[in-house]
Amino acid sequence: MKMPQSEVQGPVLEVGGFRIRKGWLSPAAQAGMAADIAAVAAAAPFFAPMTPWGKPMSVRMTSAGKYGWFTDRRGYRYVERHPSGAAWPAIPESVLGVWRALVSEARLPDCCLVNWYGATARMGMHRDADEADFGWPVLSISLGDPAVFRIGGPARKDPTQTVLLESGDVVVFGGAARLAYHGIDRIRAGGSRVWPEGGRVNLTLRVVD
Ligand code: MD3
Ligand code: FE
Repeated sequence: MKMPQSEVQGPVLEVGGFRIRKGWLSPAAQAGMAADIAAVAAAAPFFAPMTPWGKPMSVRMTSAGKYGWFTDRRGYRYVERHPSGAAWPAIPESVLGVWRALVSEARLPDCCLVNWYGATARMGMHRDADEADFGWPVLSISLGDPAVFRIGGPARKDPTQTVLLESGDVVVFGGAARLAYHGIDRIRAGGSRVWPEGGRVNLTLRVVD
């Protein structure tokens, strides 16, 4: 998908060093991307990740790209294969178009992590620190039910604030925000019709190597 340039997108919110682009994706673009992600999940099915502490995460996960993010008893890491043993599918062009428009045409992401949140899923406060180079921002795309997103600072004790992430919103986390603590407090189930079965998908694009 060719991304539209500046004129059609919604407002840019700057909160604590990260840029939220509300409604960057039109409803048609969201529907097209959802179909592309459904194809990724057909090739690389969602699985229930296990934390290093033996507690299953409430989100379901899969990935596209050179690497997928993975966790089990051995810890957090990037791996070149789905648990089935197959290579991860390619990152869809519709998704790469957002990265090209907002981050870089020269360097594309190595990983598109696909997180699926049902009505009761959440994600505890954490930092994304498994990558080699924090100079590249992380880009997040929300598709489906709205989520209450919480972000703090570089230390766990730093004050936090919440922002509602809705379907079609795109966030770029660079600079100081790249290593900020963040998490998902809760989902507002039934708040979107992007997925026939409901829920929220978040795509997280990262440079890994
Ligand atoms: C801020 N995912 O997969 S996306 C994750 O909605 C993750 O699934 C959440 O946190 C989700 O690691 C939040 C927003 C996000 C993603 C990456 C970040 C915020 C970030 C990296 C650095 C700082
Ligand atoms: Fe994260």
